[in-house]
Amino acid sequence: MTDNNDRFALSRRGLLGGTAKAAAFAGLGAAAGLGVGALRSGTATNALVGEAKAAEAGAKGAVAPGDLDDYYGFWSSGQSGEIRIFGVPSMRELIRIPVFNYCGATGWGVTNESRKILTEGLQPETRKFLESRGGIFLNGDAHHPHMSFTDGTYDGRYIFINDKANSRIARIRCDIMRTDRIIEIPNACDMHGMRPQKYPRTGYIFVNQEHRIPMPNDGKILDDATQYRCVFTAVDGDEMKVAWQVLVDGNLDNTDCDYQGKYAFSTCYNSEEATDLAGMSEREQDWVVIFNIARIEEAVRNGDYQEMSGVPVVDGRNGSPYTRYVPIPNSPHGINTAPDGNHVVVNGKLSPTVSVLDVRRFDDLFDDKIQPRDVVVAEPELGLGPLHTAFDGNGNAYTTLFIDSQVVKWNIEQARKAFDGDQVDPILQKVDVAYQPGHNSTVMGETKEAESNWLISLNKFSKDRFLNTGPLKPENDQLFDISGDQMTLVHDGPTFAEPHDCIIVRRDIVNPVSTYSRDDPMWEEARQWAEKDGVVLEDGAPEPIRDGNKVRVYMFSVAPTFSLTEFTVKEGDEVTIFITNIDDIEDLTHGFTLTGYGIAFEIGPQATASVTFTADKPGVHWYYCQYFCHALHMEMRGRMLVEPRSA
Ligand code: RUQ
Ligand code: CUA
Repeated sequence: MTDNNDRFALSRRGLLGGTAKAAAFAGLGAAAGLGVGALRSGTATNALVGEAKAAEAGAKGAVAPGDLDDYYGFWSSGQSGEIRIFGVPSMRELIRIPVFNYCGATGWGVTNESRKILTEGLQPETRKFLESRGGIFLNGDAHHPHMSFTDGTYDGRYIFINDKANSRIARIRCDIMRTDRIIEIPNACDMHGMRPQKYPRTGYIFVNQEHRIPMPNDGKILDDATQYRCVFTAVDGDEMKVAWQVLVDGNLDNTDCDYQGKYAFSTCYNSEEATDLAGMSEREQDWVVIFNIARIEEAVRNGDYQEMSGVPVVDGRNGSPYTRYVPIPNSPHGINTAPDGNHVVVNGKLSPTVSVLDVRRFDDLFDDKIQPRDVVVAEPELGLGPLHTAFDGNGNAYTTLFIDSQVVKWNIEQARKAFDGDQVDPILQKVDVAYQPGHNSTVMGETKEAESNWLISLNKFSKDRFLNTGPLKPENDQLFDISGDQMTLVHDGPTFAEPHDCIIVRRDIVNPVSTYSRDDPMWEEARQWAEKDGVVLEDGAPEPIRDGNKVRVYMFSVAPTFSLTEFTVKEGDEVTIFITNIDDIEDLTHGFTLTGYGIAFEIGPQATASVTFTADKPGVHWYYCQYFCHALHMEMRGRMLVEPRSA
């Protein structure tokens, strides 16, 4: 940037800052009852200081029109099955990435390229089940988006996410922001907690089975709980293949791993191994299960496993050399490793405590020099319903309290001191959120490069915070400025069902391209078909290529035309249409909608996309481009004639 530009940017920001400040004050009026009321030092003067601070933060948080955010946010979407990209701190939703869902805007689930990704990694019985239903579609429940790591921090290669509903893991390429692999995990069900290995790199994706199922799950067992099993899975994130699994006691919930590349660990409730609610929460203590990665890899090398569905399954039940079970108060949920690389916070859920483990004691635990509970170095009581914890770069932790509807800021070192008997209160502040938070997230907070500026609380209920939208209301993601001593609310952001979790990533780490590369592997099959047919994808073919009742149509798009404005096929033909968008200008996406056939998809600049269908409706069918691409966009169309069989 030149000096001139700098000056311009500064003055522009200063100017707009004023407006934003006023807006933040206005917003704060509504929040005052919650945010300021919750400040512990409740004098009038202090409350005013709090307001002024929030306004400052609001000014900082506002991103003026045309200005770019400092951070990318990647949000999951629960039962919507996709990933959403947000700008942080503006909280503007930028775009969505289809994953475990059908997407009409991009044609995810329609194009051959996406259908291949949606089906190729499924287990044989699932494929059979889908075929019997005549489709490829399983909508997912996407919970935990996490980026790949190198040396303890995000590396911008991939985002991984789990599907709890259908036991799948997906990988998203960050260069094009598209899903490139989806696999179903065998020998397990209901994948829940998921984290990538932090060190030396990803590496493994660790993933938890939540619900116990009979193994084998062949329909012969329902009530014999002794035959129910639960496994922990390590997926090779480069190959997107299961590397190994570990059989455990109880059922697993959330997972994380260390910054040293030695251990992964999961919260584990239902140590009772019951199948009903009363039984599951009977005991006062459940566990954190610690997995010794080197020992498990060695077991796999030495053949100390049982092979199931082609996967080595190591027995890591309580008492095995591969795991340790640390007793933790009743039904822990989230588990989060602090950026200091040493502390792991286990969130109590049914217990008002969080338990802090020190990973530096894990070697001794595995060498049986200490007892499992000796790895617990603090256990502060924070409030009701602790679910997840985020961290800043200053040694502080932020824990969501679902039942109390609060976020509590506390200090890890102080909590250790209190545990050792010092008269210190580790709790620094509690702030009300609206309402009932699940996950929360700080900037780079699950990496060694945690920043101390923003905290997002993902609240399950918005109730009266927005215009009433009928019985189903949005959730509420609240943005807090945590750069000062006190957390201050700066923004309420409605979100559609149901973002469980999000990560916030520095923007210099994420560098997507604006046009596809022609040699992208995404359309490798189209390339092979074209080669067989003697066609160059970028040139298209002047007419359909017939091979029995299979017909292949090759065209290219260049604004505002398709290279074919008409083509003819016969009723009953299996038609494949390949379209290559030869425009190479940023933001010049075309679409292809075939009327009356339920076909619509996007073709990005320099991309090829294809679709296969049976031409079972005779007549003239228009196809048109549905992405606004040119002044003559409405004219970008053509006709498919389907001749009746009898003719
Ligand atoms: S879990 S609200 Cu699916 Cu992430 Cu804790
Ligand atoms: Cu091409 Cu609109």
